[in-house]
Amino acid sequence: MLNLRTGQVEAVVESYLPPAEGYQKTVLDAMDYSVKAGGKRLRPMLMEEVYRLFGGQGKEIEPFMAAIEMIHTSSLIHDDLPCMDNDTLRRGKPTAWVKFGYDMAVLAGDGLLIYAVETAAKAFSMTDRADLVGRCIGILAEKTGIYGMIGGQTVDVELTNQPIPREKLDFIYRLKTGALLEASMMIGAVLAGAKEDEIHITEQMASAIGLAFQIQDDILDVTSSAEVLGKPVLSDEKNNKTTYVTLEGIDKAKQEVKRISEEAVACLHSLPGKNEFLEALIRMLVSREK
Ligand code: GRG
Repeated sequence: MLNLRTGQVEAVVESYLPPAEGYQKTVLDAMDYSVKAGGKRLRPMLMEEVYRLFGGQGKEIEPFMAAIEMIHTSSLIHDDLPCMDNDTLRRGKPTAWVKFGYDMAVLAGDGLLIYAVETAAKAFSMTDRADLVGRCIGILAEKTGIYGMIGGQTVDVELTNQPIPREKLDFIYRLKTGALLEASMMIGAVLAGAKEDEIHITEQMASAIGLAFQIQDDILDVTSSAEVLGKPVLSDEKNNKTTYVTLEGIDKAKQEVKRISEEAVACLHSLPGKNEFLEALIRMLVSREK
């Protein structure tokens, strides 16, 4: 079921990629390569499912689905750079900097990041609710930026090689991983015309999913294999990073994933409408093996 949806979402995302031509073709090739390298497409999938949950039926969600995957991919490109995690494998393929060089990988990440905004702005001509599109572009920027993913990554990088107390680790995870999930699901809710209290519950639900998702990422880093994950394992140990697993141990980390994901499901149940796929997706996300 998930594979089928991944394929459908992928088709939407790829339809918004710029053609790889012109004098700047090299950077466009690197952008194209990184997006098309694969991935589970969870963020646009969650966005679309929340949009449907609140009764959204239009097409203006599609540029936002593409935009969030472009931003996510830009963060993976930069995360793999020698100055960050220094990883050589991502989504089962050589990382962008290995394939295109450090300089082009930096530019490809920058290129995707801002092309995402250009893409999201296409939604203005697809709806008569320009106010909602404008609000969603604001959410996209805020959750990506210094009060979102980039802020979380800053603290993460700065505290590498240092012990991190649980409360600060929560902050890092809620921002570096949770914020983009919050943007994904909030945009689905806002564009579909959800009420303010529903948007707030959606944000809380996404925040819980983000935290559980990142703890599961920590667990997989020590329990899985590069073949299954499509990226190196034991990356946190290599980079001397404090994670939930190093802080709490693997059993407690697993319990936390379960507990926090149940919080997310409880948020979903408190919203009007029924979306069995979304509930299954939340449960799958946190018990995932890749
Ligand atoms: C250039 C916008 C920009 C940001 C730079 C490097 C950085 C700031 C942020 C890194 C944020 C990051 C990589 C957090 C980890 C999030 C995470 C668990 C990613 C894995 O997501 P999956 O499993 O990956 O959904 P796929 O490959 O399936 O899409």
